[in-house]
Amino acid sequence: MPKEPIEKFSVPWLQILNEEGRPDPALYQPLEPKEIQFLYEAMTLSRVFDEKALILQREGRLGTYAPVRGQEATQIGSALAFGPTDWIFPAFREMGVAIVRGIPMRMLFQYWSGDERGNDLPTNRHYFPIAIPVATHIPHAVGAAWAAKYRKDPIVVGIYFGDGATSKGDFHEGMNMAGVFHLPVVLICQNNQWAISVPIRRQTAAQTLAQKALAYGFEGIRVDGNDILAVYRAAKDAIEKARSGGGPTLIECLTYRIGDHTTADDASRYRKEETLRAWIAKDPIERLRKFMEAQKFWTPEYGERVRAEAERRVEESVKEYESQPAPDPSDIFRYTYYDLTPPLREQMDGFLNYLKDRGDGKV
Ligand SMILES: Cc1ncc(C[n+]2csc(CCOP(=O)(O)OP(=O)(O)O)c2C)c(N)n1
Ligand SMILES: [Mg+2]
Repeated sequence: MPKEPIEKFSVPWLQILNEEGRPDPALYQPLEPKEIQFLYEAMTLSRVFDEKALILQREGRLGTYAPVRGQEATQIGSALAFGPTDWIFPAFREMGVAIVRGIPMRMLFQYWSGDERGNDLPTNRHYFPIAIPVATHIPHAVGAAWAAKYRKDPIVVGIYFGDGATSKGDFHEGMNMAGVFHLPVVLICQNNQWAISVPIRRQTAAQTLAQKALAYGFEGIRVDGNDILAVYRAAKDAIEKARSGGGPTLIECLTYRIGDHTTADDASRYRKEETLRAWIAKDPIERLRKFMEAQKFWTPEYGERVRAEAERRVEESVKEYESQPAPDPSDIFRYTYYDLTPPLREQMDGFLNYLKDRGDGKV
């Protein structure tokens, strides 16, 4: 039976640099060489941090770690578009975002070693603690945006999450509230095509994740997540729109998780080597490098300098991390309740006495 359409929708796609690093002249709004170098340097720092974290984990010097490799453009490009007083709500894989936001790398290492002090972040960075329970930070973030709007505080709230998070009720509740109250929110979905071993085709029957915004009454856009210029542009536009009262935007960054889900996973058991290789060839840092080289502001000497400086900074933060005094063993209990219950107090006293008897006071 023929039916009349009530409304037609479309989902835009944005790519500025193609896979060879050549800009689309109709879309590229030139940035200063210094700005582009900054993007490159931040992505390199994130990559070096990631490589070092994996080495430390293998050496028994770090706990379970969730690698970022492949997602640097998505993370750095969007994070650099926010202002210093905007609030960022990360999930758990956003080391690149945290670094750009000025969270000391020492704290990130602490966090991934199981030391809660690493999640006790400086408040002046406007960066919420890492949230492991998938998507649960989204309603909190939307609530913060609602509070900001109520107080006429001109901030924007940036929310990071993965493709897997879009199957959670928390995502849909947050999206709905953001739409209904027209809140200053930018939702950044890193579609890395995997949620541990669940592929995107098992996550949704929809062609894109961006289109989910349309159902909640606001704009969704899909961006090439390995093209930092496209991610930066889309994030800048969405942030400006949100700040000037234009409401929320969902940005789906299409990318790929190059590493295992975490160091506790072995992705070779559930995905094809050839797909992985095809995505490694789309490396986001390499794409920007090619563009910069063609524009004559990347040379091998500059590349080496950037890498060496990133290594120096990461090594320094490893030293800081490893020279922290051990946490107080009673924290294991103290973080459980504000006031310990009598059975827990008894357990804590027994545990501390055991450590004292052993002589070193350490766990
Ligand atoms: C509520 C909840 N359920 C299950 C898990 C276990 N878990 C950790 S990460 C993850 C997949 C998340 O996938 P995605 O949102 O795509 O993020 P990515 O890991 O790809 O960055 C799951 C199921 C969890 N942390 N929280
Ligand atoms: Mg994912």
